[in-house]
Amino acid sequence: MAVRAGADRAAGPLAGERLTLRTLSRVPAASRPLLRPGSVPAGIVHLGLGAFHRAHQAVYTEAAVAAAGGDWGIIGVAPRSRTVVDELAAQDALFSVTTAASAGNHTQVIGALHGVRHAASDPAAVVALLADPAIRVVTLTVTEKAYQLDPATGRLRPDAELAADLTGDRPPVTVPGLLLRGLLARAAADAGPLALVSCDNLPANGRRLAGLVTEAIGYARVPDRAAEWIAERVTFPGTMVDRIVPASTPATIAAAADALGVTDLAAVTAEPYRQWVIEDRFPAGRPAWERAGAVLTDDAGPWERLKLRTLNGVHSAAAYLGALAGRETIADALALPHLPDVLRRLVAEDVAASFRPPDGISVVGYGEQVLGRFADPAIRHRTIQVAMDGSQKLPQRILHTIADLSAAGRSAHWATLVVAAWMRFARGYADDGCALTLDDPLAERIRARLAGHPDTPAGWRTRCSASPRSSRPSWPGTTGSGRR
Ligand code: CS2
Repeated sequence: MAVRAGADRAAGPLAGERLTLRTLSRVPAASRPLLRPGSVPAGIVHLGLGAFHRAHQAVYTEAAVAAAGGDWGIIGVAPRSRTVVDELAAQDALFSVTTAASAGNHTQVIGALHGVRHAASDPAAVVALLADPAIRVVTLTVTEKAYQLDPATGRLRPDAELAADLTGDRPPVTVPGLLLRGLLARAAADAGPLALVSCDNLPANGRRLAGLVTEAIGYARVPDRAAEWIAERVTFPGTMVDRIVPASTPATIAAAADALGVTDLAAVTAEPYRQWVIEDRFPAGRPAWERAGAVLTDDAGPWERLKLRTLNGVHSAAAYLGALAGRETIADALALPHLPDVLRRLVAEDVAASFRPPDGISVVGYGEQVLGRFADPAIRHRTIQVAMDGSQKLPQRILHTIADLSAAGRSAHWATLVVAAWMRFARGYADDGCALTLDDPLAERIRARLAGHPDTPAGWRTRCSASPRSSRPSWPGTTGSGRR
């Protein structure tokens, strides 16, 4: 669906006059956007309208266009969730980012979005956008599992839905299906070169996305001419993206309303720190992201390994060990006696020994900075949120560290502890006996494998009276479906 004029809609307990172009004049001047939404023609399609995109690429792109110009408005596409599309459509595509720190908060409305679309209900519109010559960059934050790649090998492992997308002629419902159909339409229209940019936490994300497209082309038996067109004109720059952006909760909306004086149901909260390292391979141009603080490079690989193994590896370690100990947030987990020491030793003894960091970077120093970011209680990032999709995350975060150390004849003591914590987490209860929800695309298989193993010591589960801890925060008036 396209953006429509902002209409205030009932939002249960969160109702109030909505953030729209009309109400923007009521927002304090220091919080108003750098760009007026819709005023910059679209040049980017972004797949995955979750909180991370809104607090990361949208913020960089708005600042880049404000500093250096260019037709780089973003059309945000939600592959599945309709909620965020409806919320943004009702707000003229405006939303706010509250930068939260113990030192104080600042809320900024972002005007980078040119429009929004919902792929699940209108895939043809998304395919048409990908074939539009005005669109020269496509970015993605769709989470690891949406790529449908085997986490170990990086090879495409299509499920029935994706297989039907690749071989049938029904409207595509999966991300690889949408991409392939869009690229074929672009080739047919000879609509000009394009950069397809993965901003997900995958190892060698640019190469993996390129491999996905090549394999999808083979699977779908695409005619040679179209395959050659794509091979010659589409690039896949690798990236490292970083900013801690927890799933939004009613507290996020309340903080934004306090700061703005109007209600923003698409608000997000993020830490002050942000980083973006991008391989500079854009055949039809790009926003001047370097003017917004991004680093353009020939090879993002060393940065991406540094971040995945150190930041994300430590994050997963704190998430599983913290959730087992009954801690709600990552900051709470870091307050557990000895956990920071365990995480420091994971970085110093295992992670740092497993790869070569970017020149001039100390892995131990980077790890220390990461622990400082995680410990900030102003960021309420739930352990159970970081713990979700472990089967898709642990290979690049922990198993690659173990494999590289093992290839060098060394053992990985602390990284192995993280795998053990994940296995223990997957059994579905914390140390206090409370249930932990296993939110993972392989949950069934994992549960089946664990079924034969000895279960909880008798009586443990009865010690807990709380309801299961779930990866999605509950919202008033909803059944607990998370908004990411
Ligand atoms: C987190 C990441 O949820 C998770 O798995 O580890 O989303 C993390 O917050 C970001 O990668 C930080 O850049």
